[in-house]
Amino acid sequence: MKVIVLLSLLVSSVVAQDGYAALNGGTTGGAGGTTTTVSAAAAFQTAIKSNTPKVVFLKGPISLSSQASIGNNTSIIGVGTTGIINGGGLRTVGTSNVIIRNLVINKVKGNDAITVQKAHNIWIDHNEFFSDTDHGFDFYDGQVDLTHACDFITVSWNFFHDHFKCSLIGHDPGNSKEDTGKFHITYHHNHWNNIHTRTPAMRFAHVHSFNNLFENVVSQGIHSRSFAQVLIEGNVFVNTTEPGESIVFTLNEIQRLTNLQCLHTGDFEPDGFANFGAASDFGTGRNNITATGNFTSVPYTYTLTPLTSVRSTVTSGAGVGKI
Ligand SMILES: *[C@@H]1O[C@H](CO)[C@@H](O)[C@H](O)[C@H]1NC(C)=O
Ligand SMILES: *[C@@H]1O[C@H](CO)[C@@H](O)[C@H](O)[C@H]1NC(C)=O
Ligand SMILES: *[C@@H]1O[C@H](CO)[C@@H](O)[C@H](O)[C@H]1NC(C)=O
Ligand SMILES: *[C@@H]1O[C@H](CO)[C@@H](O)[C@H](O)[C@H]1NC(C)=O
Ligand SMILES: CC(=O)N[C@H]1CO[C@H](CO)[C@@H](O)[C@@H]1O
Repeated sequence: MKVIVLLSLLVSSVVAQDGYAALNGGTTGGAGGTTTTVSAAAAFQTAIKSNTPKVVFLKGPISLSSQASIGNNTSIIGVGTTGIINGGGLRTVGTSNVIIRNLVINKVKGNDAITVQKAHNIWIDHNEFFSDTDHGFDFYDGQVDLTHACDFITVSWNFFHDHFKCSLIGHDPGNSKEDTGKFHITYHHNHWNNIHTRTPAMRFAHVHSFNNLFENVVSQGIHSRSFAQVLIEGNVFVNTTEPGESIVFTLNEIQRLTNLQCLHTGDFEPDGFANFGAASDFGTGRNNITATGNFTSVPYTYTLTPLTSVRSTVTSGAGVGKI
């Protein structure tokens, strides 16, 4: 009897986490700790910052003027569709075991919507991120930026929309010493719409990208550079608005420089690798792959949504109010 009870507790505490966040001991956030519901900015900032296990429910909206820091062993979960954070955003640095679910984080100026650094076992699931594209490329920063050797992260079922530069893995091609061998990250069932770049852009990483829906990606989509390896499976691209641009992209600008061709905005660093598993639908988008890699399987089990169902499954399942 005891065994059965224990097993069912274990199952319920790890429910739904998958991908890389499920490895390396798993990602349970604040499961088993205290539970609080907050609805004011100051109470929210206090509730999320300790390192003791805790589940913090946000009944917003709240407005933040700077990023709020999340401690170890923390789950932050929006209540219904009220988990709205205007401005500010979240950061978790030097931590592990953090779950961020069912929040709407929007229009963060001067910082990312979520910054993760030197952290491992992080699960970012069923959130919505948006700003606008009325200003320039750098008016807002990233939506989910994962830098400084973070590892074992899953980004699933999020709705990213109306933004220039969505998600960056690895901030600097000169940071190989810290980053090489880290950045094992899964992106699945995310919905991206009206995005200019970085779905994601990665350096040094091993990224498994499956069953994501990309609508109206205006410029570069999945960008693999500085020796990164991406495994692409069962993704759907719809209405890529500049069909001549690159949807999956591994190119750097070094070749062009050495070929004495004109300087061109871009990143002067080594190429990445792209690997293709189960078929994707690239629509009118065109890929530009300079190097096929050797990252052809992942060390966890997962179930692919059939390609013909990806658009409807992701449209109805991604974002807030769905968990
Ligand atoms: C938070 O987690 C990190 C990574 O596991 C650990 O190094 C750090 O000591 C933890 N902080 C506290 C205060 O326990
Ligand atoms: C497709 O892209 C065009 C050009 O940007 C845009 O005007 C149109 O709204 C898009 N269609 C859909 C269904 O998103
Ligand atoms: C790849 O991109 C480069 C730079 O934009 C371009 O010169 C080249 O023609 C592209 N190749 C393909 C096959 O699209
Ligand atoms: C995979 O390819 C990378 C880049 O060429 C290489 O550094 C690495 O050793 C390869 N790994 C295996 C297991 O062959
Ligand atoms: C209860 C729980 O999950 N505790 C964990 C808190 O985080 C540390 C690492 O920072 C883990 O070692 C604990 O197991």
